[in-house]
Amino acid sequence: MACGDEKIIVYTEKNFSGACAEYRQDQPQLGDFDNKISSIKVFGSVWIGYTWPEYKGYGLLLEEGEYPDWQSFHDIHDDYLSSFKKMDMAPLCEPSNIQLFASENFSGQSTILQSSVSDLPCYGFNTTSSIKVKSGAWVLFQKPNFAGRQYILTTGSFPTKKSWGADVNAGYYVDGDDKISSLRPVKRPGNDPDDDIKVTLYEGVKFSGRKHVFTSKDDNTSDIQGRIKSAVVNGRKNWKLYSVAYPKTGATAVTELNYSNPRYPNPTSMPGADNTDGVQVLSLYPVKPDE
Ligand SMILES: [Ca+2]
Repeated sequence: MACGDEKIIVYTEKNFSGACAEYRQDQPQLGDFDNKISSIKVFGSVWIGYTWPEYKGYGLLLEEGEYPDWQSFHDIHDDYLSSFKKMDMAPLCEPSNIQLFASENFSGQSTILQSSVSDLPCYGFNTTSSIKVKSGAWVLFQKPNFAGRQYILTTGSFPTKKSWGADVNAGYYVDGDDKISSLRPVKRPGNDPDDDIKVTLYEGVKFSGRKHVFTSKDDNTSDIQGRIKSAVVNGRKNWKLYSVAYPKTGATAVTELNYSNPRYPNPTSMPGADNTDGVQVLSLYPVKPDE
């Protein structure tokens, strides 16, 4: 990522058409573009868009990439963008570490997370009432699977829901908006462009031990001797891992690693692969998420 290429381009119509404007600085007011932005391109940076001017209302994450239909991309449909500001890059480069607490003021049941969780209630954590972000930048979502109201937090202590912006007394809130049901680290710019399709498989948990990097399909991964116990996905493709070489069409994968949930610290974090001894991988294929 070249310095000086941190910008956002907004368009009044879907698919990058209509009137457009390019910004490199925070925009507390959008002038002619207020409530009119329908598609967006983000380069080399991460922004937070807000539904009200002066960085108020709902905050919505704008990571590096293209959003041809912004209003359909998220599910806060009742208002359009009215301001946005650029995120500080430093927290995006830190390791991700967050602690959730069931009760206010950092008490009650707690859990420490270093990678994304798509459904906190399924994970065994039903209520989040206070949070410590130990490092990194996180986006937390009201609904499972990274949907609904968003909260974007960097290093700090948040003793109550209101302290991270979940204010049920604010006019734009409805019941249940203040829940946290999924979360993930904010994507670092330059970390996963479409042309950087890659999966890194590790023979140890938590990204340790011998590692194997693949950038395309491999029908017979004869160099992987041990079992795979952790993995990281880069780029916008999922990876299917098979315990047979040359799998036939329709063969069942041991697990599919999803690019939207890029870090798998142990075997049990890999969907369907609950064997704590790890996954024997004899072939692997990158796939588009809907294949
Ligand atoms: Ca608005």
